[in-house]
Amino acid sequence: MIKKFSGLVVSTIIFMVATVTPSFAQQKPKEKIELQHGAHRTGKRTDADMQTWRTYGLGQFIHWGAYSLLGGKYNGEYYNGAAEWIRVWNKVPNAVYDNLYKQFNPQQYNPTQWAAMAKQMGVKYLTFTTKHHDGFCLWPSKTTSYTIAGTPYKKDIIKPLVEAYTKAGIDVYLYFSVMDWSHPDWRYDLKTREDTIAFDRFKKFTKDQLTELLTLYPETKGLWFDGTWDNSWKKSGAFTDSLEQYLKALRPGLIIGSRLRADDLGNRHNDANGLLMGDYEQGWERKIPKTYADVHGNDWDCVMTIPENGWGYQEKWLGHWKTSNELIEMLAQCVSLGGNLVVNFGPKGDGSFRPEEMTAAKDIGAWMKINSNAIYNCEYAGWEKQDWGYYTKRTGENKYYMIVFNVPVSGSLKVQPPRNWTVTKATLLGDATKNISLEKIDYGGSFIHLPKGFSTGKPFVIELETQKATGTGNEQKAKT
Ligand code: FHN
Repeated sequence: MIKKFSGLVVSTIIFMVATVTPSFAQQKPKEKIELQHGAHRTGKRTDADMQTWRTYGLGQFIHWGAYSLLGGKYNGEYYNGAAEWIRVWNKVPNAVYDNLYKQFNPQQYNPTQWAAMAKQMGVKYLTFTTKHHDGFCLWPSKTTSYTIAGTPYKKDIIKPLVEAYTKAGIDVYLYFSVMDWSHPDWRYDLKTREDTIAFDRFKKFTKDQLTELLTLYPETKGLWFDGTWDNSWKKSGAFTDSLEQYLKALRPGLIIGSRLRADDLGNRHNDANGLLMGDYEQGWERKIPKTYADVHGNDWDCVMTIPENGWGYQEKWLGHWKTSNELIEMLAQCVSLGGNLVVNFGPKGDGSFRPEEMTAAKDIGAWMKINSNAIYNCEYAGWEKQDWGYYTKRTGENKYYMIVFNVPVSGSLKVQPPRNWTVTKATLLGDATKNISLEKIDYGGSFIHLPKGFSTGKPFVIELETQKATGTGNEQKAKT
């Protein structure tokens, strides 16, 4: 394996900034800038594959690799960064880390059980790490010896996983880190001719690995790129453009987010004209938009860790980890703003999950069993936000959902549809017998009165049927 690059420190700093600084500010220049390798589409992708992506609501991310064997700890000490980055910790010699894979033998790896847990949780798509920044491949790649084939486990991890999740009705997206610390031709920047020659070899290696993944696992619906923030990649805009076109020709319908491309000037996510380069905005990592305007009319999803930060298995979760109700609220927030939420799981090196993650999956699944109509096939409602929670709208129907987290002391929830629309029916999901009453108020609004002492102890959903209003909305406007 190659020695630690000084650039790795640079990349770590960039990584820290990249994950904090919004990388998706949509700045539009006054004059349109001519680009060869900018966005090739304005507006959303409209084909059937992308329309399916828009319906998911809830996804699962899984980070699994050699780092999972350490769990963020080495020689009894805990690394306080993200566990999957432990190789950069100066307390872990590269030689030790780079030979960890020779211990990878996950006897508890059961893709059918993994898929069953995800299905029970209500997940509709999976994003799975085929290769993280360390370069260790969970498939038997022919491009390197640093793969699952060189482990005691030997067998391909990806194939049975893709088959099990696809069989369970969950679409699979493969995560791929462009940055590869194990490859001698990886460069953080291209400063010399030698850098460029080496990085050209690296780009071919990358294309070969991606070709393997799409050829070996044709059920794959998309690729989730990561590790593309360094200058070497920013200076490779033409290559990123041709690579995206190559991959989409190899696998028609393939979905690729905005983390792959760079434009002619090194811009990422959005090109120099402020247009998204990718099928959806992939900058929402551990953060959720505050308003619909923040997503600039793009498709998007938010990838979220359950602990504070850290994607791979961490033996000791530092700081606060999200409760099931907090994750359900994040899910409601994302879908209410037209996106999906992708909750991350970090299995242990043996292939088992932490109890906290299994509890989260079970709780979210129990909630989805009753309330998934407010999540799947739903979109931004566009109604005036109220303090009790979030609206979603069923795509293609006049059906709206109130996902309620905060019941006012009055027990009455205000609803204010757009002018000339009115609510005709309100039903509590999961218990239509509950007597919730509907009181019309001025300007086409309503109060939903909950029964006295109503409490479910968890978020609940009220389904609203609506129709064009007749005769309302003419109330005398105040003269001030
Ligand atoms: O550096 C990676 C990190 O380890 C993790 O994989 C996340 C997941 O979105 N992506 C990068 C940080 O933005």
